[in-house]
Amino acid sequence: MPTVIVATGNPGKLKEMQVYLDALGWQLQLKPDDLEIDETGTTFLENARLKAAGVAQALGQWAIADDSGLAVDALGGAPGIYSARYADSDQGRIDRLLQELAQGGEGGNRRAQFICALALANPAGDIVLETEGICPGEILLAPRGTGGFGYDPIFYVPSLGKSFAEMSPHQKEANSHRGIAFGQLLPDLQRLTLE
Ligand code: ITT
Repeated sequence: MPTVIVATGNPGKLKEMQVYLDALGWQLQLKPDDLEIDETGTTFLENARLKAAGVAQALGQWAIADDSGLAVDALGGAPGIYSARYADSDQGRIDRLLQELAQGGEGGNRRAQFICALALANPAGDIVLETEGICPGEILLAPRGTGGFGYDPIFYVPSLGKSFAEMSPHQKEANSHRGIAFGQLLPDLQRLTLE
């Protein structure tokens, strides 16, 4: 069975990616900690491609990467591709986002999107498959819920009446940007013969 490297250093992402990938029966292996790829792209897709291709090439194995983040309308799409670099802890990132949005007042525009780009690279580092999933929502005034990771406690999905952190893992899986992206990619992944 071919080994596929999951090219992430984020444990929250890894846990979610594994759930989707387990269905494929691949042998999954985590990227080594010390193998870091610079995210120099200007879009989520470019960064997902850079991470997948960089890890695949360095290890000579198949690799799949996820680049994701939160784009907030009232902040002109920030933090966007800089979501991980917005502060140095999940709490710090949430605090900063709430602070920046507080300037718009309680009646301000809270609309946002969570975006997830996925890319799969072959052992030569060529991108074989890619896609992007988008989940629309709103930024809450204060965190709600204890599940998930990252920005989950402040990202609210109106159609479900819950923040990502208030959803069961299964419910987040079915509705999130990552769930949407994997839903698009899985049929192609299933058809692929890895060599
Ligand atoms: P890798 O690049 O190693 O995969 P990273 O955490 O640096 O890990 P990104 O550059 O893609 O990943 O940054 C994504 C940021 O958005 C990061 O702060 C995540 O915690 C956050 N994020 C992504 N998906 C999320 C989700 O489903 N729920 C909450 N936060 C999420």
